[in-house]
Amino acid sequence: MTAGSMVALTAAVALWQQNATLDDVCTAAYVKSALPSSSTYPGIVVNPASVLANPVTNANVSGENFFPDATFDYCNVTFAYTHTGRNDTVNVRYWLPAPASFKNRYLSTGGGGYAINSGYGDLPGGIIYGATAGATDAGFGNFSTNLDAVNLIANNTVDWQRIHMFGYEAIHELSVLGKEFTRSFFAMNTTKLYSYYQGCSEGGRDGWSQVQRFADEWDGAITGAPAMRFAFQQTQHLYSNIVEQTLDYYPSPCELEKITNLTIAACDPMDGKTDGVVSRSDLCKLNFNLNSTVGQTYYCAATSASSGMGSGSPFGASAATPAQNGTITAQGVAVAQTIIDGLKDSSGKQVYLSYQPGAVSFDDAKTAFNNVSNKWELSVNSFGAEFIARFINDQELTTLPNLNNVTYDTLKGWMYQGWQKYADTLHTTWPDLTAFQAAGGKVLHFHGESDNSIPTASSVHYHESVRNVMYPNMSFNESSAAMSDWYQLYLVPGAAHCAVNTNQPNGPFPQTNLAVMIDWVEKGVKPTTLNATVLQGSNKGQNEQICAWPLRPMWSDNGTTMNCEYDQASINTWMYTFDAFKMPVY
Ligand SMILES: *[C@@H]1O[C@H](CO)[C@@H](O)[C@H](O)[C@H]1NC(C)=O
Ligand SMILES: *[C@@H]1O[C@H](CO)[C@@H](O)[C@H](O)[C@H]1NC(C)=O
Ligand SMILES: *[C@@H]1O[C@H](CO)[C@@H](O)[C@H](O)[C@H]1NC(C)=O
Ligand SMILES: *[C@@H]1O[C@H](CO)[C@@H](O)[C@H](O)[C@H]1NC(C)=O
Ligand SMILES: *[C@@H]1O[C@H](CO)[C@@H](O)[C@H](O)[C@H]1NC(C)=O
Ligand SMILES: *[C@@H]1O[C@H](CO)[C@@H](O)[C@H](O)[C@H]1NC(C)=O
Ligand SMILES: *[C@@H]1O[C@H](CO)[C@@H](O)[C@H](O)[C@H]1NC(C)=O
Ligand SMILES: *[C@@H]1O[C@H](CO)[C@@H](O)[C@H](O)[C@H]1NC(C)=O
Ligand SMILES: *[C@@H]1O[C@H](CO)[C@@H](O)[C@H](O)[C@H]1NC(C)=O
Ligand SMILES: *[C@@H]1O[C@H](CO)[C@@H](O)[C@H](O)[C@H]1NC(C)=O
Ligand SMILES: *[C@@H]1O[C@H](CO)[C@@H](O)[C@H](O)[C@H]1NC(C)=O
Ligand SMILES: *[C@@H]1O[C@H](CO)[C@@H](O)[C@H](O)[C@H]1NC(C)=O
Ligand SMILES: [Ca+2]
Repeated sequence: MTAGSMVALTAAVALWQQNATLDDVCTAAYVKSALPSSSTYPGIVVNPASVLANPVTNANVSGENFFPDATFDYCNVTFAYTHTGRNDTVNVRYWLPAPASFKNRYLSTGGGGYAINSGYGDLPGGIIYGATAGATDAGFGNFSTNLDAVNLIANNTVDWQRIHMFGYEAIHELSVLGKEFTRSFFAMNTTKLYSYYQGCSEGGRDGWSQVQRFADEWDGAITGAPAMRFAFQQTQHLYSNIVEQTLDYYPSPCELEKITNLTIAACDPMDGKTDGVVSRSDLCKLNFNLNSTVGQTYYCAATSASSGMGSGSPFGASAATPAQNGTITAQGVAVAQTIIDGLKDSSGKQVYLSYQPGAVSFDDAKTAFNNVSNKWELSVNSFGAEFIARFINDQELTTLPNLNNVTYDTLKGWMYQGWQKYADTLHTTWPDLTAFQAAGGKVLHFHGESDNSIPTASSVHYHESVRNVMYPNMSFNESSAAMSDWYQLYLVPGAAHCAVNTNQPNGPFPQTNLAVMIDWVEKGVKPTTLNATVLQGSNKGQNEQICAWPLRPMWSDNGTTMNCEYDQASINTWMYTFDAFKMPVY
């Protein structure tokens, strides 16, 4: 503890009362007495005049993926700080449990897409475990301003400070200030404050951005489906488009959906349990030939236009579509197979990886119906195109007008350019975690096996990079076991991107990750499988366990017993060497 934090503690401790209630402490005056002092974080000055605090009682959450249903009370605190000499304003929000419910815990949370926070959505996940939970706006203006609104000062002028804040600074500051604030708010004196992180997608990357740099920030980090290999990840959203353009075939969404459905139907039983869930997309890769779907009929009813969830959302507005009725073509299968195989350059070298077979219906490949030509045509993927326009070309645009002349080699070039440009900020793959491990930190890393936005194999690739860098002299099995003492990876059967999958409703989801992590950190209960629950469908509420990589699930006794098996051929399907590049891609 620094001298400055002792000063801060003294002020709050003086006001702290035995048996304090939420109403006693959830006032602007008390919060001001507990604010982190300027010596907590050199270069940061908290503004006491910015403090807002109000108690909230009987708040409810239900139907969430990352924490169970709960009713709870909390103190809703917001304050602002500035970086000395920069004259910026960064807003942070902390929800603090009622004093009687506080369990000496702190939780930082992160964002999704280009957002650095998830609104208030992730904060209950801390409160219900007796933790203060924090979120930041990274200084972007307000809690709903995303990086892609502020990453450029003007056309061709990058706002590097904002890129750095998004890259890793903002979450670090959130944690350091949040832990100090929590200690003094609850007059903790010398009691240990356990510190955690939980986030998915960009939130998964936010988590890794700290684990890779700041050994003492958290005791445990839960990182879901991280968008960590940033330029590769965003650019690969355009890969499906370029497959269509290169093969000159633009399948209707229905044709691709039918290929997915047939893949799920064929591969579901390969895991020993016919439940509509492809728990072994690796066996699917090895044993299912997509060509067998050629000639099967498909039909999708006409749909009317929908407004969607706004720009930047993967579920953006969609135009009306006509009824689609046909048979799966060899070209349609070629598009699907090429997408699954991942990006290769013009000399056939592997550039990047891709989605697993059975992953939700090829979203990146969605074509658009042209009423004039009566044909399905290329529809530029907005995630990928925005990245190229704003983050590679530095233009204040939200998309590219077209993909004319874009080839597999163009995609490779954008990935390489983005990798270099954001090597120290967004490209979050530093594989040497020695300091974090030495500090006793723990990581639970998970990824939906049917993720159709961030390929599942992306997480396997990073896990394997860390294993190879950290344990260069051990065998695969020895190093996998050694690493599982502090870093574990779980592939969630059938799950979609940071969510349950309506196409495979019987799959489990790890809803209690923070409880598992707390047991690991505070009680030394190292997980061997990941606790999960079926959150929808006819088995809703059923408990299931998820196998730890590199073991893979296999059911016996007609789907009644699950074993976690070692299967070298399956493991091999997850391994990639990106030989299109001379530098190692971690
Ligand atoms: C939360 O649920 C409790 C009990 O079901 C109810 O009394 C309370 O009004 C609910 N609170 C809100 C904010 O909906
Ligand atoms: C939490 O505080 C912020 C800032 O004062 C306010 O906008 C928000 O409505 C508050 N939330 C609740 C649930 O009181
Ligand atoms: C700091 O920013 C505020 C507005 O946010 C502005 O009023 C003030 O003039 C700025 N001060 C300096 C020294 O730039
Ligand atoms: C947040 O900032 C954006 C600009 O980035 C602005 O458009 C929006 O109105 C602001 N929202 C609120 C609630 O202030
Ligand atoms: C912290 O120390 C102060 C002064 O010794 C004491 O009044 C207070 O109860 C202590 N707080 C806790 C949480 O133990
Ligand atoms: C694919 O399966 C889903 C149900 O899982 C169904 O709603 C959809 O209509 C099917 N699509 C096609 C093209 O058959
Ligand atoms: C699928 O069929 C195509 C011809 O349409 C062929 O080139 C390809 O090798 C086949 N793939 C497999 C895995 O059999
Ligand atoms: C699909 O088209 C075929 C042939 O044109 C027709 O026989 C069939 O009824 C159509 N199916 C539907 C569901 O519209
Ligand atoms: C920025 O450049 C784009 C073209 O790349 C142009 O459409 C836009 O008008 C420019 N914006 C400004 C403010 O000049
Ligand atoms: C695309 O390539 C063609 C032929 O190489 C060339 O004529 C055309 O100008 C290019 N278009 C763009 C937009 O670069
Ligand atoms: C595991 O999940 C079940 C629900 O499936 C839940 O009741 C139990 O508390 C969870 N265990 C832990 C350690 O969180
Ligand atoms: C296996 O399980 C399925 C579904 O639970 C059931 O329909 C089938 O009869 C079972 N088969 C045997 C041999 O028990
Ligand atoms: Ca199955």
